[in-house]
Amino acid sequence: MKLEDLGYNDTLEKLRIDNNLRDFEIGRVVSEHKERYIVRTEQGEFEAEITGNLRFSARNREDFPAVGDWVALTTYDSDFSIIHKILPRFSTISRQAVGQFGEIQIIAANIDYALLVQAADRDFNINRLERYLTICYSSKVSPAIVLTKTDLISEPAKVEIIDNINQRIKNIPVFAISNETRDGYDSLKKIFEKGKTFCLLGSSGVGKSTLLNNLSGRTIMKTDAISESTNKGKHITSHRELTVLENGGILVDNPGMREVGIADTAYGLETTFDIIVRLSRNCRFKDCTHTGETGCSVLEAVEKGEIDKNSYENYLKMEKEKIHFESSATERRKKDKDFGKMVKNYKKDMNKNMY
Ligand SMILES: Nc1nc2c(ncn2[C@@H]2O[C@H](COP(=O)(O)OP(=O)(O)O)[C@@H](O)[C@H]2O)c(=O)[nH]1
Ligand SMILES: [Mg+2]
Ligand SMILES: [Zn+2]
Repeated sequence: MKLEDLGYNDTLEKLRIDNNLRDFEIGRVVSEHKERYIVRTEQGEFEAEITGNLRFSARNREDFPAVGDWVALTTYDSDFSIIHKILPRFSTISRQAVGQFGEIQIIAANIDYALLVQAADRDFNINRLERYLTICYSSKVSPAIVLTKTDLISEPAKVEIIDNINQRIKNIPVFAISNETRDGYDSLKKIFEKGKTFCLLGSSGVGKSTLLNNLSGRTIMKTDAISESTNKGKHITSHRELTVLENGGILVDNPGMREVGIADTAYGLETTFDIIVRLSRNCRFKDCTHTGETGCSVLEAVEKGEIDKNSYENYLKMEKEKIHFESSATERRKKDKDFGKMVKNYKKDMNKNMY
């Protein structure tokens, strides 16, 4: 397999040269588990660890490799390798780490398109779609919506769901599919452009792995159905999350996420809720919170039915989360800085004592 098949291109090659990485091999991280990685190169797949230097200079989670990363590595005879450097990322899909306020967790790196997957039966929830959409916009990743399990609902029910989505979420393509009957596969397949990387996002159980397995024609990801029956209790050694499809697209699967905390830094909310943001320019007060102020254009539009009430409430909830995330992140950075200072002073003292 060539690096190009994994998504390598001229921009990355230039980055490699600019970063003085000619002496290393280049590979892409296809899976990650507790600081152990599987990296795919032109020579095959290698287990990998990072250099001590990389580990000790890491300030936070973003400084460690993630699925989708391009890395410079040294490979050894067997299937073992050492990662020396992560090439700069062109996009990062991240969320707030569960239970750690202010800390970011990378879901995947260097992604071109995100497929927001929801099942048409029980899982369906537009608030959650808006949440994923916000993550896409702040990650600089283009979104598309994939509605699965359409075989479990009637045709009118399907049409109704799609209408509901289109009313609240404008200008995003929606693909309704069934992994069971493969209905809708033909139009979905058309978006998998060669050399571009797609990431599946969605709760567990919605059919992400089944979709990946069907598209690749091989069983790569264990689906829930299999893990429950035959493979019970069996240890999963290496499960690959990044796969090259037959038509050349690259697809990244994810273990399901129960919570998707907003770690918004770059206009994700503003883009998802652009109508609210536009209207808020007409609010009487500049710092209007749109929750009860007189002269609030947003509330006015909600009352008139011009903005969906649920969408408005979802916006307020995520905005609150965003503010909380930002203040936690600032606190965390300050703590890290204080710690850095302490280490520096300690070193200074050590030096003083030595002379
Ligand atoms: N009826 C139906 N079942 C599906 C469909 N897609 C997936 N499933 C089933 O849903 C369960 C979870 O699928 P899986 O791919 O593991 O979900 P994941 O957690 O998102 O990767 C499995 O039992 C699948 O067989 C679908 O389109 N229709
Ligand atoms: Mg899965
Ligand atoms: Zn307002």
